[in-house]
Amino acid sequence: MNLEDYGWNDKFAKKFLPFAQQGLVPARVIRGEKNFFRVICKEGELTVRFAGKMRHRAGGRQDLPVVGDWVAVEPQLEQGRGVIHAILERFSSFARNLPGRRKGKGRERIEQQVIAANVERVFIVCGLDQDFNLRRIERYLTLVTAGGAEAVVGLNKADLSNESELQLQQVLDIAGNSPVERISAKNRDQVDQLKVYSRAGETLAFLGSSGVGKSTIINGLLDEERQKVAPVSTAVGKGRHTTTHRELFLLSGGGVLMDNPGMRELHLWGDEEDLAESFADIEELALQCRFSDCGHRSEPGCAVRVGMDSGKFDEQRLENYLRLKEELSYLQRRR
Ligand SMILES: Nc1nc2c(ncn2[C@@H]2O[C@H](COP(=O)(O)OP(=O)(O)O)[C@@H](O)[C@H]2O)c(=O)[nH]1
Ligand SMILES: [Mg+2]
Ligand SMILES: [Zn+2]
Repeated sequence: MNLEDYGWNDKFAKKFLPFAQQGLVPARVIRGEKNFFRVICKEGELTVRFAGKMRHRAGGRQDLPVVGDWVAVEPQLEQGRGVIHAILERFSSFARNLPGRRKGKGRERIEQQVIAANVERVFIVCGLDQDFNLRRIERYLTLVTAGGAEAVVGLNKADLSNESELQLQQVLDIAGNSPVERISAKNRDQVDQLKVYSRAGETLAFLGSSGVGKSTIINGLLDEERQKVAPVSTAVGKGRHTTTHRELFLLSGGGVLMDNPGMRELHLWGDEEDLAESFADIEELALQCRFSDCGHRSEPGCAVRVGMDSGKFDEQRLENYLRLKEELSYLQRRR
């Protein structure tokens, strides 16, 4: 197995030196289960545990490995097993606030969940059918740009919409510098053109609600390749057998693809600065408001309102910006 194909590079190698001296080997997490992980290392795939003392030391979920992580593994090659001793520092990661958890009658519990790590680019997939939601796209754009990756918006199921031209324009208006692609995953040629976003040694992740077509697009990109890869069969729970699939796939033309289970809710994790890129248009204007703590609602001298009235963005975008800002500032206060 050539680890460079999976995104291994000199920077990671340098960070790995102290672990290599301990006889550990580098591996990338391709799937996470509750109590074990599947990783790929030079010798192939291993099923690994997380060292008990590390689990103990972990301050929270963010300290546990996620798909995409590079980890230091003590291999037990004969058994196809191993133990994770450390996680290498991530160059990008996406975290959300785990939804809907309450501890007793108290306040809503906040907990960070890292979704994926070490991704250069994210394809934010949304359907042009009933799934279409500009405000959700803004949320995803915030998640991705704040996490340190490039975003590409993929508008899928163009074949199911009569107004895809208008929808495309609406998304271009809110996407800033991020490219926007309108496709139908059922159209091979259109899917093929997405290969420009997958570069050798880099990882392209797919995010979006369940059912928007992420797996269909990935299957299309992988073409027949994936059929050759037998699904990994794992025993889960009380002897029940479930077929699971890997979440990282190698594209023969170069590049790693990362599938993700759909998220029903996406609550942001981070702070107000995370809006700097996804709402750059509004934030730039906000610098010119008369009051530095302007709420952009009815204050005199509000440059954001003036920008909105002149058609730079619409009221729903501003409302969503204020909602996300409030959500993030609440998190900041709670942490
Ligand atoms: N008509 C149409 N159906 C699509 C398209 N892309 C995906 N689908 C269908 O939508 C359903 C969900 O697709 P899937 O790839 O499993 O979505 P995921 O949950 O995001 O991985 C499947 O029945 C697909 O065949 C598309 O572009 N057009
Ligand atoms: Mg899927
Ligand atoms: Zn203002």
